[in-house]
Amino acid sequence: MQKVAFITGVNGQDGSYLAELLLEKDYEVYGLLRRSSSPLHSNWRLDQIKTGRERLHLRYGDVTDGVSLRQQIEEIQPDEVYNLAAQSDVGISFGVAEQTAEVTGLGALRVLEAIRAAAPQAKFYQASSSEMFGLSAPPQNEDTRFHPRSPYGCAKTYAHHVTVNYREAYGIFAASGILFNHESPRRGENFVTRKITKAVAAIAAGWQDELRLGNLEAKRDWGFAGDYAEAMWLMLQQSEPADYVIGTGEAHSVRDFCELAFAEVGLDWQNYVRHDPKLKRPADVDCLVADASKAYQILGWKPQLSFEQLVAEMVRSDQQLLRDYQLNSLDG
Ligand code: NAP
Ligand code: F7E
Repeated sequence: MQKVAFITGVNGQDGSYLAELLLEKDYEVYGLLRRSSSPLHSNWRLDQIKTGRERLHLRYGDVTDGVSLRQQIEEIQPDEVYNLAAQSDVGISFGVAEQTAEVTGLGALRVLEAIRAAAPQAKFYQASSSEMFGLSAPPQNEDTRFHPRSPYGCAKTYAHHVTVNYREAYGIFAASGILFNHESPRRGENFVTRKITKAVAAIAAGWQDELRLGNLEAKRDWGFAGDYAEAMWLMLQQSEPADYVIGTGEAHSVRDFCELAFAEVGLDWQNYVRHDPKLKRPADVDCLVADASKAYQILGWKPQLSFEQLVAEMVRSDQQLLRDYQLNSLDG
């Protein structure tokens, strides 16, 4: 029988890859969009989906609005609910701590409550984050102590705990995917990887002279977002709900990322990257490295794209976007 999924945050990076994956698997997919008054607020990521667009239904709503969530879930009666909506920028969360708690933390509670009230049989996926580990020494796995370092990390830690609580208290099939950093050509431009690859493309084309960055020493376990969407889906196909760490097990610094990205276009990063202390966070996370052995064993999941392939793909994509932009400007 055809399955029905409901995705909050559907027009974000992960939402677009997950929707694409589920449509390829013949799901009927409902996605929650929040309304924006800005015409610039487009669905550019979803526009890239080719297969099964007629089965993708976008609905307005908001994870700060429990009434809207309940109405949607009652009406749709989804088999699977993926809660990806979040204020997901760690740096920005220091400036909008309360809003981050509302959306990223309490948003999960509201989705769970809507499921409990209107579709208790639905399976729930919570987009948890390696940011919950924060200061805990790597490698991090499902048993590692949480020590978040930002309002974002704190909000995600609350959302994780409430997911586990609804599983234990109400028997909801609630899984928490503790995902380490994952990137792609669809990554938001505010995150460091995309900021770098976009700048590399612009510098190589002579449009930009330098790239200003904050903490170059931070190390992250960077994987490809498309691979991680598969892990989310696998978690909801199990017979029992559980928590899973998802990552590659490899760490690279922001400096390493710069070196590789600039080398892709034959440039030496040291000639272009400038350190800007204003971009440093009040508290940062030094090193995150996943021990994803549980997911490898139980889900049979493994990352497919290497770090080097990921960087190359993101640089190529940003170069192509720049060329398309130049062509369009000439046409216009
Ligand atoms: P993203 O690109 O920032 O997408 C977040 C989505 O949430 C966007 O579609 C955004 O909509 C939506 N959203 C924000 N506030 C909302 C609200 N009040 N109501 C409804 N929707 C709202 O993030 P992502 O990289 O795809 O990540 C997906 C999820 O995984 C997030 O929860 C993130 O925190 C978590 N996560 C990400 C990573 C990673 O490395 N990417 C790692 C671990 C966990 P707009 O387009 O309107 O802003
Ligand atoms: O920062 C440093 C920054 O913003 C990575 C989100 O998807 O992954 C992401 O959070 C590192 C940090 O990602 C700049 O200080 C230096 O140490 O790309 P980021 P993040 O904070 O790791 C986790 C798993 C999530 O859950 C989040 O939703 O890079 N850095 N210079 C910089 N970072 C940014 N953004 N901009 C800079 O100029």
